[in-house]
Amino acid sequence: MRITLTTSAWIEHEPTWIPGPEADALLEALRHELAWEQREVVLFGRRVLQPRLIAWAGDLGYRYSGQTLEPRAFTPAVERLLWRVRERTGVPFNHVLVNRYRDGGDSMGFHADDEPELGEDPVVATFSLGAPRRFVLKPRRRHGGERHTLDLGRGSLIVMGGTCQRDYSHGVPRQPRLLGERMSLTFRKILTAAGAIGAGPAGSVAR
Ligand SMILES: O=C(O)CCC(=O)C(=O)O
Repeated sequence: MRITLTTSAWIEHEPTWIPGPEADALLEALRHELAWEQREVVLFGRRVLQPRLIAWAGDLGYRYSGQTLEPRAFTPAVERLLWRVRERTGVPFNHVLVNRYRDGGDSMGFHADDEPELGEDPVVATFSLGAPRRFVLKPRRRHGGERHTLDLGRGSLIVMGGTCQRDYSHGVPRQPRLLGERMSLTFRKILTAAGAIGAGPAGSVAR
């Protein structure tokens, strides 16, 4: 399903890209295969812990929210998924950030994936595992588009494209009553190593 956000921004949502049982097996494999960390980010000038765990893989470093994810090798399950997402989207992604929301108390703040090393108007794909979570897109400027909320269930794939990162921010708000764990794998194409084009703004806001 393709959702038109503005004349030049869009999002594609495929609710059951990978069937449930396979998605559950992947969740279990990633729990054990990845090196999970809770990292600090800079929020309004203060260092705070991100409200979730992360892991990642990529040949080039990725800098966001005042931190740099150094190059890290792909693990088997992540590499297999990378190839499937590349094939499905036609985009040669080379970096995967995995977010682990331990329960509904974990979240991701509104932000856009607009770091300089992603280039102009990057395409970003997100694959979800585990408990469904609300994914909210809101217009960054007054003049365009409406707010959208998608429920991202296990096995679903979304692709954000066109001017989505310029026109919209996105986030995963807290859902305090929700007990289940969710993982999302976000696929990006990094054009230049972090730091190669100056310190930059490190993205629009801390997430
Ligand atoms: O968990 C999600 O669905 C969102 C992930 C995201 O926005 C990010 O990694 O930048």
